[in-house]
Amino acid sequence: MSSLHKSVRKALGFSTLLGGALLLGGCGGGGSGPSVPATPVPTTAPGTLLADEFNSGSLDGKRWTVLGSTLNIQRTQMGNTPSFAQDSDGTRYMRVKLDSYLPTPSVRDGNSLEFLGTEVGGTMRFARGNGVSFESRMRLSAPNQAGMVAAMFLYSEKGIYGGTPPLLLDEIDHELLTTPLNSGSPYTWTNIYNDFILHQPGQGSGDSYVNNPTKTEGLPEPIIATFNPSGWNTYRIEWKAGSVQWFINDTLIRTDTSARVPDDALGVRFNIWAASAPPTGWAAAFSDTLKAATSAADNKTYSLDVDWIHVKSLDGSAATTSPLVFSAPRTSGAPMAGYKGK
Ligand SMILES: [Ca+2]
Repeated sequence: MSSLHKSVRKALGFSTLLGGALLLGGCGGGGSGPSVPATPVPTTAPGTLLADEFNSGSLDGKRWTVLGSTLNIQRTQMGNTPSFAQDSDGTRYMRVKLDSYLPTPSVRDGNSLEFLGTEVGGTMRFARGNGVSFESRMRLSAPNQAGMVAAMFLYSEKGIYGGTPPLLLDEIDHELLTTPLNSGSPYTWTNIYNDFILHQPGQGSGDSYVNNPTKTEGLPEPIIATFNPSGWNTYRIEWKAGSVQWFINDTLIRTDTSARVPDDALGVRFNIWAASAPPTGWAAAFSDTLKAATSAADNKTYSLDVDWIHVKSLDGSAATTSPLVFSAPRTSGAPMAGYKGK
């Protein structure tokens, strides 16, 4: 699933870890990829709802927030903060980081957490209206290292954790799984969810990731000719009434026209994390070659680099936005047992 939630996602909580020492300069570390325009964000395009090139060296706290240490996903404690960097060609971008050294493993899940990941979320949600496009230019710093999941995804939740109505989520994901990217038949991953019930008190085990085809479907997407994960690629989700389409470098890779199409206002997020092994983890994404560091000196940092994000109304009409709302903190998440993907 997703980014969030095929997972032991603990409490949701927001920190305000923005700002701080954000350094520009340094080297990007990406490889040469397809030639995707570096600065095509048409901020004045009709219908633009959100445009950010991440060029300023810090995160705009009015538009973004960083999720804190009350959130974890599989092997990964969240709460890391993004940094900012610049390539020799002048491209400036946000680095959404996964550190292999977790300074405080003993405080979480009986030491099952080993990595320090990052999740950055937009502060506003966008109503679907006549359709909304979410597009971002991204790359992986180390796609040759298996075991990681990195994503741009759209997310919203409603209801009450353990209450009535229960907590439900809507979500659409463009995900990069470095394990299958290094396989003989490489693929990226897409997910869709509508009114999916997370595991919570009063809901048994919640909705299943494998047995609720009316609510969710995750699919591998064989990589397209122009895709090179170490170079820049554009990822787009077009969300309309009755359909969701996923694109990479303007090539359509999936269309879903089912009842799974979300209908709640969605916000955009970026994250990177390390997957756990089955049975509670995600077999397709896990790799035991991704090693946690046992000292700060041995830390390795991997990143999802984000050059820009552009969200726009597809028909140019005004769209409704609303603040992102988070439920009360949760203390248990969705079990992954049985999750096999497709
Ligand atoms: Ca940029």
